[in-house]
Amino acid sequence: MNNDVLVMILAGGEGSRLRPLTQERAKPAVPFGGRYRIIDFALSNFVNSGFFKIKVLTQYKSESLTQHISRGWRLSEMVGHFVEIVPAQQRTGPTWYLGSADAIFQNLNLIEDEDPRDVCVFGADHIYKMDVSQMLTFHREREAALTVAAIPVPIEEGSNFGIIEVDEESRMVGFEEKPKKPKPMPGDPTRCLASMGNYIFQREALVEEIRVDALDQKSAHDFGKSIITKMARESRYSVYVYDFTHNHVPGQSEAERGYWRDVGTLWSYWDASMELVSLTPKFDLYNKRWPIRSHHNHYPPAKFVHDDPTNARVGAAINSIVAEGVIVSGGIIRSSVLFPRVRVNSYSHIEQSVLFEDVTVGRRARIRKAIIDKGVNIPPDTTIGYDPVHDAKRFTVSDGIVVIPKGAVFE
Ligand code: ADQ
Repeated sequence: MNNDVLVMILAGGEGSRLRPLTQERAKPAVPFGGRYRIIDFALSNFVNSGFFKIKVLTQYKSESLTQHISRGWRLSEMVGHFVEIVPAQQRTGPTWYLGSADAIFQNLNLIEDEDPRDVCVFGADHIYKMDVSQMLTFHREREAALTVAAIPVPIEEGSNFGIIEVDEESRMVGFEEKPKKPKPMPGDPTRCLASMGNYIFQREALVEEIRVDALDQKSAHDFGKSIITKMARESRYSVYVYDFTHNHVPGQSEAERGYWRDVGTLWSYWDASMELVSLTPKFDLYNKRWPIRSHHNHYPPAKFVHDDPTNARVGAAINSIVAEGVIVSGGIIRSSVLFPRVRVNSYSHIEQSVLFEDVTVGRRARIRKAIIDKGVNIPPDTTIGYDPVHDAKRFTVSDGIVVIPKGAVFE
C-alpha cells in the first residue's frame, strides 16, 4: 500500500476532437468498452496498484463524471482511502483553471493537508493497464524529483505529444511539447519517445515549481508546455524517464504489454472499440487479476430472442460485447459494442458500431460504422452508415464514422 502518495488525476479536459460525444460530458466521462467510462481505466490502475488516496480534478462539463465517480468509486473512508472529486471552484481568485498546472496550483492546499512524500499527477484520457507501484519504485530508487512515463510512438504521430530525449541511465536530457518535427529515438528513425502525461513528483519539487509557475505571467500554466519543459532544462533537478514497455501487470499477456491507446478522436475511439470485439483483443477486459472497476447498475442479464419457428429471423450477437439489460429481439448484431439497456428490434442489422446506454433500434433499421449516444431512438427503417452524403447532411461523419448525438431527431 502506498499511503504516503497522493494521486491527483487531471480530468478536466474538454476532448474537443470527440465532439459530439463530449458535447455534454468531459472526455474522461465518455463511455467505453460496454460498461465503463474512460476514467475507470486510470482509476483501476491506481486501485489495483495499491494507491488509495485519489483526488480527481474536474472542470469542463463535469456533472456526468461527478455522478459516475460518486456512485461507483467509494473506497473505505474508515481506513483513510478515498476517490474524491475536486470541482474547479475559483479557490485562489476569480479565474477558472488556466491550464493543467493551474488546476494543481488552485488546489495546493490538498497536498499540504495530505502531507504526502510523492504526488502522482496522471491524465484520465487513456486506455491502458499499468502497475503504478513499479513506476514509483523506479522513481524512489533514483531519488528523482520527477519521473515521466514514456512510450515509443510512430514518428508521424509525434507532434501530438511531449517528445522526450533520454540518456543511457534513463535521465531526461531533452523535452519538447508537441514539436512540429519530433526527434526520433536513437537508432530508430521511425519512432520517437512520447510522454504519456503521467508524472510522479517529489512533493517539494512539485509544490515549488507550481508556485513559481503561477507567478509567471507568460506561462501557459500547463504541465507539458510549462512545468515539464522547465524542469527538464534545469540541472538542479534529477528528472527520469520511466519506460512503460517494462511495466507488467499480473495475468497480462505479452501482446498486451505496452498497450496504451489515446481515444481522443472519433476514429481512434471507434478503432479501439473494434479492437475490443476482435477475436483476440490485445486489451483484455477479462483478466481477473487486474479488474477494470466501475459503477455497477442493478440491471437484469442480456437477452436474445426471436419468435420465428423457422429460424429465418434470429436475435443474435456475433463477435460483440453486450452489456447487462440489453434485449436483442429478432435483430442481428455483428462486431459491435452494446452498452446497458440497448433494445434492438426485429429485422434490424447492426455492424461495427457502438451503441451507448438506452439506445433503441427500430425494426428493419440498418446501422454500420456508427457511434450512437445515450438514449437515442432510431426509428424503424432508418439506414445509417451506407450513404455518406446523406449521413453528413444529418450528423457528424468523421473518417467514415457516423456519430448520432444525444437527443437526435430523425425525420
Ligand atoms: P495533452 O493531452 O494535449 O498532452 P492536456 O490537454 O493538458 O494535454 O491534457 C492532459 C490531462 O489533463 C488530460 O487528462 C485532461 O483531461 C486534463 N486536463 C486538461 N486541462 C485541464 C484542466 N484545466 N483541469 C483539469 N484537468 C485538465 C499531455 C502532455 C503531453 C503528453 C500527452 C499524452 O502535455 O506531453 O504527451 O498528454 O497524452
